[in-house]
Formats: sequence, C-alpha cells, structure tokens
Amino acid sequence: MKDIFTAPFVEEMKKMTANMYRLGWDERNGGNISYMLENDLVAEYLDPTQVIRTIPIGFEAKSLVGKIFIVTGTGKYFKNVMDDPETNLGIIRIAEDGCTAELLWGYKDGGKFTSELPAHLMSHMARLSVDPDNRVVMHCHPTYTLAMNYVHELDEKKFTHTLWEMCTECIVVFPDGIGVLPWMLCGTNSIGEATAAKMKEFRLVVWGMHGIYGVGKNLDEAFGLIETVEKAAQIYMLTAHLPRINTIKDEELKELAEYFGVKYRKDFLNC
Ligand code: 2HA
Ligand code: ZN
Repeated sequence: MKDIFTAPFVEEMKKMTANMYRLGWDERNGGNISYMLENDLVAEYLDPTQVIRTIPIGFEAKSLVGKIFIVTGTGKYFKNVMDDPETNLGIIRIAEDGCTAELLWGYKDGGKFTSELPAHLMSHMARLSVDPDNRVVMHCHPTYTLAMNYVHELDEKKFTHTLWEMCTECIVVFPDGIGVLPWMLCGTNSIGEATAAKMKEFRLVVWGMHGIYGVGKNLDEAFGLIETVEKAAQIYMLTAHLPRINTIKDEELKELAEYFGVKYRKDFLNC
C-alpha cells in the first residue's frame, strides 16, 4: 500500500486550498471542496474494506452509491489543510443505502464533512447527469464577486451579461452563463436542491450575498471558472462608479463566441 500522504489527490487538495486561502476567498472556515476520486487509484493508498466510522449524510444520494470523494471538513480552515490534511480533509464513500458516508481516511479529530455536503452531492448528481466527466464541486467566497452581489441586480441574464462585458475571455470561458440564487439559508437540503437544479444548466452558480459554486472535470477547471468570474467582477467593481466610455458590444461578444466555437446562451445577449 502506498503512503496516502503522497497521493496526488491529497497533494492537489493541499495546493488548491492554500491557493484559494491566499486569494482571500476562504476566510476562516469559508468554502468547501468535494472531489470524486477513481476507486482504483484510491485502492493503491487505502484498503477499501477498512471503514473508520459511518456518518449520516441527511438525504439519499442513490446515484452516487459506491463513489468515493475527498471532501473538506466542517468548521475547518482552508489555511490549515496544507499542514494537517488528515484532520482537515476526509475521504468518504457513499454507502449502499445512499444515505450514509463511510469514512475511509481523515477527519482525524472526530470531525466530519462540510455542512454544505447536500449542495455538493446534489450538484455532483446533477452535473453527472449532463456531463459524465464532472468530478469537482467547489464553493468559496470570492471578494469582488460577493461585492458585486450588493450593487448589481441578482438576475442571471443581467449578471452574466455584465461579466461577459468585463473581460474579452469571459464569454469563451463561461458561455453557458451563471445561475443565480437569491439569498437562502446555507447548509440545508433546500439550498442543495436549488443549487443542483441550476447545475443542470450552469457550471457556475452564485449564492446571493454568500458566494459562488463552480464545477469541473478537475480542480483546475472548477477553479478557473471561478477565477475568471472573480477577475471580471473585480473589473466591474473598479469601474461601476465611473462613467463608462467603452464596452465590449453584443455583436463583439457574439463574434468571440462564434470564432471560438462555444455554445453560448444566445438569450443572454441583446442582439
Ligand atoms: O463551510 O462556506 O457555506 C463554510 C461555508 C458555508
Ligand atoms: Zn459559504
């Protein structure tokens, strides 16, 4: 058996959480990540018959039975993952009943997965139904995106359109746009269900006045989506109070999307 501390997925989670912490997107215990792992790869590092303990997940994740995820811990700080991954992360497998998580490694201090596990697992289920390659769900509190929530209408078309106008690459990176939820109580199955419903259509979902969710086939892809939104939101917040002299026009956004061959939300443009 190989040493779990050298596993590529543990290494990736350490680097990603440290990076996101340094960007200021994950203050205190803010943010959470779940990353679906290849069962065969996990078996090189952990004995899959050795379950440390079981933890109820609070709903039924039938289509994820047998799937293994590495997930950030509840109340844990992204800042601390690098130095102590075994306390701040856990590796769980969804048990046969679909309602229980079997802990295979981590949460060493008796802890458990993020309080946002419903939103994560329900989003995994929704994304897998439209994209079988999806593996990552990422949530964080990026500063400018959050700031923008207070001064911009929380309307999917308008929010996406404004961000598309802020950087030339935006419509190419997230042509499918951004889903937007109003403020809702976090940590609940209800916000999980609402997020998952949006995830059938979008790879990015803003939680009004809270943060953002991004998904992808790997950590880089989910991060890259959020990073691009955050950059555009930063440009917006740096310019929103100033007279706008120039903008990327709708015909130009269309030209970009067509040149790069991306399937974009035509109904989010005004032409
Ligand atoms: O886990 O970000 O949404 C802390 C949060 C809750
Ligand atoms: Zn949050």
